[in-house]
Amino acid sequence: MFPFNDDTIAAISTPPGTGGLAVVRLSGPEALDTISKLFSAPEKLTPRYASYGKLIHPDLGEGEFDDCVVTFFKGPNSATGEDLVEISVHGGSYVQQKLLEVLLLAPGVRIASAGEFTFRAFLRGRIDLSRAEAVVDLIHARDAAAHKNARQQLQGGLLNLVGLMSDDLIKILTILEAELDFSDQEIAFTPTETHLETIRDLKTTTSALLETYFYGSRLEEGFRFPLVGAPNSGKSSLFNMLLGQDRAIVTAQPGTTRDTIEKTIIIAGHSVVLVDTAGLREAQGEAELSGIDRSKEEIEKADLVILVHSLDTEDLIPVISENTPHVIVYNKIDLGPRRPKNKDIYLSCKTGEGLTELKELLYSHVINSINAGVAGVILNNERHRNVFDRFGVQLSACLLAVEDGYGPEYVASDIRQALDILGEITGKTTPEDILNNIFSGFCVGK
Ligand SMILES: Nc1nc2c(ncn2[C@@H]2O[C@H](COP(=O)(O)OP(=O)(O)OP(=O)(O)O)[C@@H](O)[C@H]2O)c(=O)[nH]1
Ligand SMILES: [Mg+2]
Repeated sequence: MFPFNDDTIAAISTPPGTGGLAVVRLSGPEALDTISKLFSAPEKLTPRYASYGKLIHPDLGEGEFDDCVVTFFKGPNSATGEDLVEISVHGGSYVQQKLLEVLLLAPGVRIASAGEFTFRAFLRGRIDLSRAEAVVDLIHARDAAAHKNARQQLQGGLLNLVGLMSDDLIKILTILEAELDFSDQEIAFTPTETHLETIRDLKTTTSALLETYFYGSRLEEGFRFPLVGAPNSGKSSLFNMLLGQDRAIVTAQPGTTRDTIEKTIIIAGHSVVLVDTAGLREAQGEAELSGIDRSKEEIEKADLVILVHSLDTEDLIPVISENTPHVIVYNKIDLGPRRPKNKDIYLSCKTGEGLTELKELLYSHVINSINAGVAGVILNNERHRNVFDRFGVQLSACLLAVEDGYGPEYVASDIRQALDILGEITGKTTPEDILNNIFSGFCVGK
């Protein structure tokens, strides 16, 4: 875990040397004291007011280091929940590094570990774990759909849903425990079966949430559409056309593409990884054989295979099973009138005919894969999926305990365990090593 004590931590929260403005942040009990000794401005620092002034330090030549704007946030009303100072200076890497060096000379100040600002916010209850994870998702979002989902989670979508689910369990637990407290008195117990409906509803919600994970994982990684087919059928030509740039080598020689090449395009606001592959035939050498093996691996991983046939090539190897989602493209129709049946798209990479239809098909495949989520919540994180998996199993145990007529103390214990599992989403009950893992995945300054 972080070397957390009452240190004041410092870090640059913008990438060094990117120009414009850079923000250096200080968080902890010494934050205000530290900056006050280095900052000269006409007025005193007031919480939540930005003050313009100069950075000063005796070690720094003439003493004047840079103009800057300092904003002070008094804890607990700050992003970390502690006293926090944000220093905006010019964005040159020298200025930022020098400022950091000077700050680190001050007593009690040390450099922040990766994710430590967010970790402190978490420890002080400013942010729960699901929202901290959403910060990472937001930073990494590459497309509109991933961004929308990260925003939803950052605004507390998952946190609220988990809150409602926990409330339901707490209500049951309260009734069961009140009854257990009075068990030595002559009062009638509420039959445990009264709780069955709530537990079943929770199980239905959990199953629906787990179903969103397929789409959620695509938000993380993008959809994968490999172009597969016989050598020379025009896979690389089509790959380049869909990308809108000449990325893959195209030649009249069969077996040109040896290794897979991938590039991401955006379709309907979603990242789609297009993969150009080696043509499938009886390999004529070791390099080609491994290329072909990779093509087969791509078919396994595919969300949609774009199977390319063409008028002047023959498909030697039957490549995909009926169950693999695919679209069959028949290329080079400019070469002649032959148009065999059962192809989805008739295309010419030379004239561009059929390209719009193919794009429409790819678009509808993406659109049809969208999952609206449970109350807007889509699980996109393996950790969350794992927690809800275990939560679902525990709910089944609760149901079984009730159905088999176990006493309220047993049911209460099962429900308490379910609550503990659910608490891992927000960080209430998350084991320390997992917390450490999550926060150390952040970058320094976050
Ligand atoms: N006339 C015509 N030629 C095409 C068309 N599409 C591709 N070609 C030509 O077909 C040849 C093979 O194209 P590629 O895109 O390299 O084919 P490939 O499927 O990637 O081939 P490999 O990488 O060897 O498996 C090249 O000479 C292309 O110019 C088309 O629609 N019409
Ligand atoms: Mg090729």
